[in-house]
Amino acid sequence: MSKERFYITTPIYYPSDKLHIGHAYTTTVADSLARWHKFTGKEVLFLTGSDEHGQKIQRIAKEKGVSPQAYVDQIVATFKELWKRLDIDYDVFLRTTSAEHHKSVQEVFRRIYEKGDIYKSKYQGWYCIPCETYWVESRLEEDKICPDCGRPVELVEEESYFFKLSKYQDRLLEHIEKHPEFIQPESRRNEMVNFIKEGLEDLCISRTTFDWGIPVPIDEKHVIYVWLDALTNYITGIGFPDNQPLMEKWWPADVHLVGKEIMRFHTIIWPIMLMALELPLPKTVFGHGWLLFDDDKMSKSKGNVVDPHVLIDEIGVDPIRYFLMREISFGQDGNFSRRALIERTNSDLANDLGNLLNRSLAMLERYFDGVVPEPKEQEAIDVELQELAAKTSEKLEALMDKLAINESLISIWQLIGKANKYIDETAPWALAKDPEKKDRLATVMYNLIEVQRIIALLVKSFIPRTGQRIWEQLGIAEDINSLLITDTKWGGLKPGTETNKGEPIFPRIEVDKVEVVKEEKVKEEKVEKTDNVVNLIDISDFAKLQLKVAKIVTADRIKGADRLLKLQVTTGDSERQIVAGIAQHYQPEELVGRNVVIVANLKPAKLRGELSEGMLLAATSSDGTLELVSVSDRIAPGSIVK
Ligand code: ME8
Repeated sequence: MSKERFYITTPIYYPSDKLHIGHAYTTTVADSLARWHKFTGKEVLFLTGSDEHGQKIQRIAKEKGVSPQAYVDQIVATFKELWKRLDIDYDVFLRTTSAEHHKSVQEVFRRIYEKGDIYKSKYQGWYCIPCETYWVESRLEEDKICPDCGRPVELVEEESYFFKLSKYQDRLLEHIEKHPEFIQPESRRNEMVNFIKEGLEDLCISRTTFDWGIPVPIDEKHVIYVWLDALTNYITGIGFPDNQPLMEKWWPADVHLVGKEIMRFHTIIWPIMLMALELPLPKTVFGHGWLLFDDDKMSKSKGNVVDPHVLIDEIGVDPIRYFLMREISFGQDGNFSRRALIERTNSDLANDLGNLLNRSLAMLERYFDGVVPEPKEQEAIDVELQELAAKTSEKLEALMDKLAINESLISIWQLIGKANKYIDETAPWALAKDPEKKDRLATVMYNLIEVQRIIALLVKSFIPRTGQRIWEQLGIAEDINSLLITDTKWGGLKPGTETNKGEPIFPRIEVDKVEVVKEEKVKEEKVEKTDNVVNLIDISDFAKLQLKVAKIVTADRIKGADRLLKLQVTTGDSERQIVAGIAQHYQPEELVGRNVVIVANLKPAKLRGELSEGMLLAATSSDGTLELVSVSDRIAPGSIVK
């Protein structure tokens, strides 16, 4: 039986000097989807590429004093380099300046012309060069401004070929109505339907005022409109027009993933081209939102770009991939900030995922010399963990089919959260103290490593390097990339596997190095690392310390100090304010009501202008995780700790 196939594309990118993190968004999501569908056992083709023709490119090349071809060659090399750094594993990189694309576009023009859907006339109207878009006057903003990019449009007048879009208007509307999955998300479908219902005008598809493009096959004075040229890439990449078997195998595409600003081209012009070519329409065109930076679309022309190379050097590939897919609800706009990226990395990757692995392997080393033991009888709490693992795999299949990328990641992180909780609830360190609990300890440790085998398989499509690194530390011999979703079935881990505990997979990243130095000082004052104690003290020295239980009444962030929280605490008969460097580890709301231990007789100090009367006790592990020393509600605030 032949495998089910999945064909996914990104748009082909305009050569631009400055690739920014917004560009990486579409490709990262497409790459993860491609990897995911391979993981579910499908045969996958993932196409991306570069859109190299048009007046805009010709103008820029001229300004730079190079030929358009030399200009695009140099830029396309930088695209490929970035995609490689981001682990974008495409199957086809389509360049519109390639010979096969030249042939393919001319064949598209010829077929549509022969069908009678292209005619010659005179074009007089408005054109936006940066967007390579024609506009009817009624759609322009005041002062003849492009409604898409806000820049002035130019009046052009020339003899042109026209494509009869209007002829297909009703057929297109009918298709959209019958196939609700064709345009996604729904909000964009409604937008497109309204646009079409306003009436489609025939499209001018050739130009004579510049020559950087593919000539019209029947009239070499004209070059073909760059969007007609660019959209054809999706079929050139799978063998159109010569390789019929390949075309039949891969067409229609399953998903065209595009940014919302180019939906019109993909859901009006492209489907009508396909109708005229008598080819089926793609199953889904998904219009994602924009990555905003200071609430404005990140784009090179607006100068608010964030260089992905700098971010990769500083923070790493997987944190960027994870952030783009986790932080932004797919389909909506989302804000990008370096701080949010670092915070997400620290909380989800370093704390939740990294710590889980580190803690588990450290315990396995301590209790079983790092070798996975044979599990024995399973208890209810174990079955609960197994059931969630199975449910997560199932749920993910449904979510990824709906392109619900961020929900998929949330779902995996629920399993990670459950595994962390499983450690706290089963308390392996307590089992290890009781020789009669040796079997129970073996079962718990097996389950803990097994759930992480499953987690590594589930995350690998999104953050491939992390999946691989977890895998290596788990010591599993099989190639992680040879395994499929069916291998997430519980019990795949072989007892006897020798794990290799290594460095934490995600060391915590400091938001601001300068602030860190200051904060380190605060921390040094606060918590003496017990394992580094060299100076022995007398009991009378210890007696000088007044340690008390305090209940946290309120907790707030301090503006401009992202590591500090301002706490009001009560010790029963009095209240005081304490400033603590724990903002990276706790959300203010999770602290309120907690009983912590404070040094009550510390000399007051001012931190960031805020009075601090005392300090909280906390433990810090070698990878930077911090936990407050807490006591239960049975101990009243004000109680002495000694
Ligand atoms: O549109 N946030 O190319 P392109 C999210 N050549 N996505 C963004 C973004 C941001 N800030 N900035 C860019 C083109 N993108 C055409 C496509 S296809 C036949 C021709 C996305 O280089 C944008 O939405 O301007 C688009 O999906 C992709 O980057 C390429 O944009």
